[in-house]
Amino acid sequence: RKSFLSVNFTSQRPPCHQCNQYHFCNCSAENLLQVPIVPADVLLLDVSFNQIELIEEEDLSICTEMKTLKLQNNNLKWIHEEAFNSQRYLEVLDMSFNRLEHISPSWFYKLNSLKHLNLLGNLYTTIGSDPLFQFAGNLRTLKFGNPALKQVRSNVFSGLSCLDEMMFLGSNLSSYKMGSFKMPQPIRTVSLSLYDLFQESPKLVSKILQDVSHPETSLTIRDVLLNTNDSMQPFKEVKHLGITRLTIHNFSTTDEGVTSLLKVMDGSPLSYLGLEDMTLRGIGRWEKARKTHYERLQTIFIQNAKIEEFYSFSSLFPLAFLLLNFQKLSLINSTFFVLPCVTTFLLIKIQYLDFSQNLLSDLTMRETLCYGLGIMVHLNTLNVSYNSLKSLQLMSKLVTRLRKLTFLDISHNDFRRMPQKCDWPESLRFLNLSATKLYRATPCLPVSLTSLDLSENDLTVFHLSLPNLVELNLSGNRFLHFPDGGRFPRVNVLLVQRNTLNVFNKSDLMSFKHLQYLEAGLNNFVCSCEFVTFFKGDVDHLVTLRDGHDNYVCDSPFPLRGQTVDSAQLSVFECHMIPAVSILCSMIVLALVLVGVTCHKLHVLWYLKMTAAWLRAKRKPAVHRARENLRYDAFVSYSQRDAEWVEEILVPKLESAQPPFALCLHERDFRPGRWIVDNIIDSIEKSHRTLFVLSQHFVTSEWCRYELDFSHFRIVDEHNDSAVLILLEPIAKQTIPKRFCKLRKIMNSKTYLEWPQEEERREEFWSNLQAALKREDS
Ligand SMILES: *[C@@H]1O[C@H](CO)[C@@H](O)[C@H](O)[C@H]1NC(C)=O
Ligand SMILES: *[C@@H]1O[C@H](CO)[C@@H](O)[C@H](O)[C@H]1NC(C)=O
Ligand SMILES: *[C@@H]1O[C@H](CO)[C@@H](O)[C@H](O)[C@H]1NC(C)=O
Ligand SMILES: *[C@@H]1O[C@H](CO)[C@@H](O)[C@H](O)[C@H]1NC(C)=O
Ligand SMILES: *[C@@H]1O[C@H](CO)[C@@H](O)[C@H](O)[C@H]1NC(C)=O
Ligand SMILES: *[C@@H]1O[C@H](CO)[C@@H](O)[C@H](O)[C@H]1NC(C)=O
Ligand SMILES: CC(=O)N[C@H]1CO[C@H](CO)[C@@H](O)[C@@H]1O
Repeated sequence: RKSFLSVNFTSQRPPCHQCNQYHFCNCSAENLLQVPIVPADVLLLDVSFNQIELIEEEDLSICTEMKTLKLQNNNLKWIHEEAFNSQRYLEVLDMSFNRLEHISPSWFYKLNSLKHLNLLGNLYTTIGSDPLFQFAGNLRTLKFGNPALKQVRSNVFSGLSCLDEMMFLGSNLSSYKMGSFKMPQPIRTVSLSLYDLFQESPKLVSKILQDVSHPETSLTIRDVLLNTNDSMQPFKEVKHLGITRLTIHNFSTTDEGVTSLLKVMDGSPLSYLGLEDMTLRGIGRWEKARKTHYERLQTIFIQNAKIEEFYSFSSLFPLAFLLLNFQKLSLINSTFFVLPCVTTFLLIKIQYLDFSQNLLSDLTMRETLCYGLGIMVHLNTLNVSYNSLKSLQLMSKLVTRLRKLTFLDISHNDFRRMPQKCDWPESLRFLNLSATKLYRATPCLPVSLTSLDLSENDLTVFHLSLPNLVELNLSGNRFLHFPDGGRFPRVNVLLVQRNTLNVFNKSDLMSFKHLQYLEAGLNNFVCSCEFVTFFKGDVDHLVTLRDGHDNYVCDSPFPLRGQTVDSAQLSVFECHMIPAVSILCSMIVLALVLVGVTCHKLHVLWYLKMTAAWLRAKRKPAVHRARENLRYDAFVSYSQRDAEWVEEILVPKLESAQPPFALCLHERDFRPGRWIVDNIIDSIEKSHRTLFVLSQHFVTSEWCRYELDFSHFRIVDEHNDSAVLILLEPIAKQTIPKRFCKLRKIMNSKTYLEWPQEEERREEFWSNLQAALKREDS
């Protein structure tokens, strides 16, 4: 019965439809209630943000190659002890933010490859006593703990040897077994989120800090309220155990808190202090901490500081004693810390200054950089990006005496105009002017630069020479033409994506002597033949396209729009227009000539006219040859060679007969100026009979043949016996050419009159002929 149930259960599992060719199945946020069915070769399965409650033994058993499994943000309450047994290659397992009340060591028995495990945010209240990860000895990253966690027992980490990163959340912890988080090797990065524990049980916090602190550890304390003297006591451990890198993240403090922290840590070997997402309830009264010593402190990184009573905040000056050995100071997005010029005098050793995102105006910048007196003689890097500076000229004046200044980032300001002349220090090498609304580049840019970022501006041309430049970023401007490499003889990396370039070619690239990397995608490429051919063929030999071929997309011509240049297919005709047209024209001319010659040879024109006449005749309503229409008794068809006989013997004889016969002869009676065939048709129609004078000559004369054809057609057409044949000389049937099949037929089907050689038989011939030509009604 149990197996029946489980089979039934399995069959209800929905499949995951979102799998791709990289064996990556993402069925995140699909309202799933169970682990979906996925292909056995899946490498990455994401089923996060569903409502899965249980993982059965078989749910994942067929997926034996999986490397990443993401189960976070479900309702997982129960996982079968052997559910992960087939996951020998699993490296990343995320089970965070579920409802697991118990972490079972048996889940991890077979996970020998596991490197990253996240167990944060569940409902387990204790951890430890059973060694959890003794078979997952390769674990590098471990995140665990939750607001419900009460107890950390011993042995949590036993079996782990190379943990690099640990994140622990224990806001409600009431018992911590000393030594639980102690590792033989120091953990490189430790992040602790302990909320109110600093207030409520500083002793417990001290125990934890003792276990994780080590000079090589970078410690982050997050989500904490640090406002009383007592809550600062745990930091003593941090000092004693020699932590050098401390970050406090997402915290709130007071003037008293800051003072006692500085006092507690007095004399510590701290070299890096990070204060991120800080809220200060106070006005900067820190004088009591003035006598403390932080000789090793070199870097302060302050980001996103909020001062609630900023209007009465004095300034950072009281902290200036800290700054004596300072080399790096970052004050990012912490608007209300103004550094007055007097403070700057103390920053004598400073090398790195980051004042980005502070709404600094030209005026406050003047104060901060102490009117350009150049006091910070060692300053090497200055970042004042994301402020509200308006004058580039002023900026250059303020830094001109900083003789060591090499990196200057003034991106994301509001300069708009670039003056003709600026006063940069000679040491300047890297200048970032990205997103500063510039529309023109002028000789303000110093020739000493090796790296220039002018991306995201409104530039259209660049006519300056910068002989030392190695990296040039012109992305996101409005360049129509590829930059001229002759002006940048050393440029190695060039970025011109997202401009309005139509094409670039070999000579454009060759003009740069040292160009190695190019990013020029997402322009409005015109996929002409030259460009497509060049792009598919040459471009990879000249440079490395760092942004990948797929970003090079045709904008025109219309049929290719949206296709990558690589996939653009242009026909031979389009690509070799001139030769193709020439060849086509010559072929047409040749064909015409051939047709002409053929027509001439085969009398095609004649045939055509003939056919047309014929068709016309055929379309005519059956002629009613009323007597009055028949002007002639006979139309005589003969070859020119037999003209003598016809004209001298036949015609006189018949026309002088009683009554005389009216004969139609083409020589004599055809209307001049008309086409001969029309004449023939006309004559035949007006004649009662057609008289064919047959001879060898007649047979070989084409012209006669058509006369014959025509009359035959009439005969057949009208069932009328209108043809009369005279055989002037004997003709052997076989001498009649095959193509004269009509003549052969007529000769077969009709009796003909033979012209006798003997005188005495001629009378008989004439009377027969006259009888044949006689009209019935006369
Ligand atoms: C899966 O898709 C969701 C959006 O549906 C996305 O937020 C998540 O990052 C994706 N997972 C991975 C591992 O890329
Ligand atoms: C912390 O523990 C107290 C009592 O031990 C309990 O009432 C409270 O709900 C716990 N907080 C959380 C977030 O579990
Ligand atoms: C802070 O507390 C420590 C010991 O708890 C005490 O020695 C020191 O005087 C106190 N300092 C202040 C400013 O209250
Ligand atoms: C210039 O600044 C922008 C934004 O401030 C940044 O994204 C870019 O990487 C910087 N350029 C260089 C060359 O560092
Ligand atoms: C401009 O290009 C440089 C490389 O030359 C790069 O480091 C920088 O991030 C780019 N700027 C932006 C805004 O992407
Ligand atoms: C390359 O393009 C430039 C314009 O960008 C043009 O002036 C030049 O004549 C072209 N060279 C060749 C060989 O087509
Ligand atoms: C249609 C036509 O012309 N028919 C003629 C055929 O010939 C006889 C005499 O042989 C005539 O009477 C018809 O009119």
